[in-house]
Amino acid sequence: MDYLLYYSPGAASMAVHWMMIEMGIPFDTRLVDIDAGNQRNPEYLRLNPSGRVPTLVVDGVPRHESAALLMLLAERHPEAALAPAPGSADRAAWLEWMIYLANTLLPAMRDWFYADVDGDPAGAEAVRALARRRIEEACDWLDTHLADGRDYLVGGKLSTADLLAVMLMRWTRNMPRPALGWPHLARYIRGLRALPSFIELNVREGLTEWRNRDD
Ligand SMILES: N[C@@H](CCC(=O)N[C@@H](CS)C(=O)NCC(=O)O)C(=O)O
Repeated sequence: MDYLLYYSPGAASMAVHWMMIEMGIPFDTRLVDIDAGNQRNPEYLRLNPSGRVPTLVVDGVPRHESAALLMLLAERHPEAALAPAPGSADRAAWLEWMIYLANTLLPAMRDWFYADVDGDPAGAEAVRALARRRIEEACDWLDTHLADGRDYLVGGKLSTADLLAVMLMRWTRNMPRPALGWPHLARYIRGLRALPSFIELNVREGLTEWRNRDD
């Protein structure tokens, strides 16, 4: 199996990058500097017409959407056990978390960070206000779910839902209410940030913020 990840440090590519490190599989990476606008270069647009990261080239075919890539990798590498098997007791909860995070929280994040460029700047403040409410509701919901002291979202073990959730929680770090302000969520985040694969991910992406030793 052949993988080439187009990524930008700390962006939506981060969970996919993390998963491949966690699985210990071979893969190559290419940096896309989104601050310099390189996601709109014609060569990149040929791989990903939406001009967004991530793109994961899987056996020569470019694939998109971070949550879909996590689910695809889980299916292609069942031995890594980063998703409950189809038909197993925890499968429904895993599907719910993956879709909730990808379908409710991730678009709200996009609205928060891109309100001015995706829409009319004149309406951006209202878009951000709604996005903030949705993001904080998601933090409330995660915190409630984690209040029983569990370390992982699903089935008592690490899954792609945790990788996606922690990536999204990282994006709140400079928001008015960062995720670390919710007590159960903060414990969960610190537990996952201690994983060797997360530490390695930060080194490889050159990220220096939002690590356990920064707290
Ligand atoms: N739904 C997409 C969202 C991807 C996305 O919005 N990526 C951002 C970085 S986090 C991006 O490429 N931004 C550059 C741009 O939109 O110009 C996914 O989950 O893969």
